[in-house]
Amino acid sequence: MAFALLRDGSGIAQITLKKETTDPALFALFASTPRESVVQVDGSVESSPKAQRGVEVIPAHVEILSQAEVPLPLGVADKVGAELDTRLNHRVIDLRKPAVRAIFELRTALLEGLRQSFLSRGFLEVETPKLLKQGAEGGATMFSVDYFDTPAFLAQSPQLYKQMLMSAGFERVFETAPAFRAEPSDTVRHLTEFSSIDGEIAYIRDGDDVRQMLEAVVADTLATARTRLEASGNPYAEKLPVAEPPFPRVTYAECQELLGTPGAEKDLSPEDERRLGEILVARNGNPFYFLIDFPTAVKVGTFYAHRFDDRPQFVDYFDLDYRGLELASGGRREHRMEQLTANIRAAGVDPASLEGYLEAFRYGMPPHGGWGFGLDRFVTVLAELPNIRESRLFPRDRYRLTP
Ligand code: AMO
Repeated sequence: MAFALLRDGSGIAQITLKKETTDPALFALFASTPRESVVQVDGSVESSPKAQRGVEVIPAHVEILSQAEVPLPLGVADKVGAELDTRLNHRVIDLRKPAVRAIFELRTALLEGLRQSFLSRGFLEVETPKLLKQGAEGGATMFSVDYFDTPAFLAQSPQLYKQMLMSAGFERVFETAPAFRAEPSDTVRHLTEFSSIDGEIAYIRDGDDVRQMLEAVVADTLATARTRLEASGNPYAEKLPVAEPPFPRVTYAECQELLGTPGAEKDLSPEDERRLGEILVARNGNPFYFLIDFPTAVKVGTFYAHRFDDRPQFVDYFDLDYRGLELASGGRREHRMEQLTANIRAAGVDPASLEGYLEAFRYGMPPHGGWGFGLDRFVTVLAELPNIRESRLFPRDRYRLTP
């Protein structure tokens, strides 16, 4: 007797060959076909209590559609795990594992949930340029491109364009697209190419209008994703948290007090974020929370952020964190030309270099705000992956440009 397990996207079926009843040529063909080959089997399905699904296939005809080379660079059915680097080097084979595929089913479900939520709330889906003359998130992380002998950059964020669309009267836009950052740091939470889910809305009163929209979108997304994953029997369905708005809001000043560094004005390090996550989740019981009211000194580079009129030493800006990891940042934008130009200068940027952007503020710009949300980080925390690289099909980092 010989068995083969035949796998496709719908699951695994057992093929059973009984020596006495199987054509010897067929038996020999099966025995000599290497693992992971692609085969087509025609036969009869019979009940078999011992088989995984209670049935087995008795083959009548088998065709080898594509024979796999031996040895495999990576096992698919092996219990012993391989190093992440080995897995990523042979990613196509790694992706064949049902447990790895499940991560991308989760990703698909989240994207479906996001899109459904945005559309149901009257957002337009937009696609903004990824080849740019000028970035918005600081020069240090821009990738240069040779654009017909003119210097150009890969977009770090759709920031400037989603704001310009507010002046175009679009009022609510979203984009799900790659963003590129030359992040030199080799961490488990950074990629050089990541998926940014951006939202921008007009006619807001303050940053809290933006937070309310973002938390509603996150809640919708998780609900839709859960329904889709339950229907397909995906293992992440029951692990997804229920997002319960309103998420707690904690001021930056309070964060520094909780960290034991009251009055400090600096970027929160990943370690600060992690410690804050422990404290805040234990205190509030909600894995999601907003950090609000950042000191202007920490966000000077974020020239588009709105400084509070009555306390300009703070910006109406926030981060959305989940258990100690930043998932999104956003807030109210500065929509007044004069103030915006001053902010741009304070950031050390020449306003002339942003003329295309600034024109949108000259001829009528509504008050607006929005956010950038990292889809890869969301998948990473929801699937409890130790490294963000596992959340993307073919991740890009400082040392990886292939496959
Ligand atoms: P920010 O730079 O905070 O904001 O980015 C927004 C979110 O994008 C994700 N992210 C990353 N994910 C993986 N690898 C990276 N290198 C990386 N960099 C960022 C994070 C982060 O919270 N323009 C603003 C958004 C806005 O104000 O609307 C921006 O890009 O999840």
